[in-house]
Amino acid sequence: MSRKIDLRSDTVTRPGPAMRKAIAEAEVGDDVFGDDPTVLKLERMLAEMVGMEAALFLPSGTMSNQTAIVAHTQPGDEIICDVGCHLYNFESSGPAVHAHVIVTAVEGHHGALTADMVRRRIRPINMHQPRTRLVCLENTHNRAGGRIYPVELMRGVSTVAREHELRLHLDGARLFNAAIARGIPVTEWTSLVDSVNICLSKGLGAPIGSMLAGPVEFIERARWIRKRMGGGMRQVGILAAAGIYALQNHIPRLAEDHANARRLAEGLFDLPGLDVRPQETETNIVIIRVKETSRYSATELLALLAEKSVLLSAFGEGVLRAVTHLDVNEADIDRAVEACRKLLAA
Ligand code: TLP
Repeated sequence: MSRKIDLRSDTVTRPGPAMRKAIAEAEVGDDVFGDDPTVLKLERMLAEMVGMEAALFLPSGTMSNQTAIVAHTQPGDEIICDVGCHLYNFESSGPAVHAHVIVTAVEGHHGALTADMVRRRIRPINMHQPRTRLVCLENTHNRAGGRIYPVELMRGVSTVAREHELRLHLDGARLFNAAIARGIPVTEWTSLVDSVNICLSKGLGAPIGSMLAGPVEFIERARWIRKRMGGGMRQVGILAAAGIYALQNHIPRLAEDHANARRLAEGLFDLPGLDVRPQETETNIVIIRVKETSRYSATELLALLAEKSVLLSAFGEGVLRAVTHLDVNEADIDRAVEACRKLLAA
């Protein structure tokens, strides 16, 4: 059988020889005692890159987002976010379970909330109501198909948050994708928020790990919460070394993933039965809507492509998702398009 073209997610990447060498040679200590030099280096490095005072290394993006929510809120508070965002839909009710907050989910514009959308939801200070405390944004937006949050829109939300003494958290799992696609530094966005989650294990290609960055006091609180959740890790410098390698070597190449995603979207664009929008493919995620008129349903297409070693993921009713990453190249994309063409155009 031919090599699998795994487009299920950018989480599937495997560490290559150079990253494995960095892992093997990592200097380690006990990070719960705060003396793993490689973790300390990664935390300093990432904090500097995103223009924040401090950063914390966590096992996953989910733990990073949920730790941030707990650190920013009190039980009973309200958070505002886009209705399709990851921390509301795909983190196993984390806000309810860990932070005991209620979530007001608002329909954003391609996943982005505007200042007005937020302002309208902020509650008066009144003992009958929850206290609106935190706004959570996502960039790039996964469900919206890797869409980039316009800086000016985020600036507007940030101003409203400041005016109402709300905190602002950014799920920047794929923030470097946004920066590379726009050709601007990540600080254009991070300077507008109080905290940011950055995933090392997605397009950046590390096997495990996410970073939470923010002010020193906030990160110290987050360190306690991480420990309480069981996320205090010991000789975790071996993973931090992979993160450092990823930050040093895998950021500019995200442009290749974006070009491959666009190539895929353009290749699928005119296939009968599919609704794919190349002009909306801004980064490394391609949303494939399977029309009612298609000869195969989304579920059937997923299975038939898998038989041909092309793996996509189901992404809601009649929708499939393809994500490009450092383990797929242009030739793989052309093979994936060809497999779809053979199935649908026959
Ligand atoms: N997203 C995964 C799935 O959970 C859907 C994927 O394959 O895209 N924020 C965003 C925007 C994410 O897309 C994800 C993972 C996370 C947070 C959580 O990261 P992990 O998987 O490390 O907990």
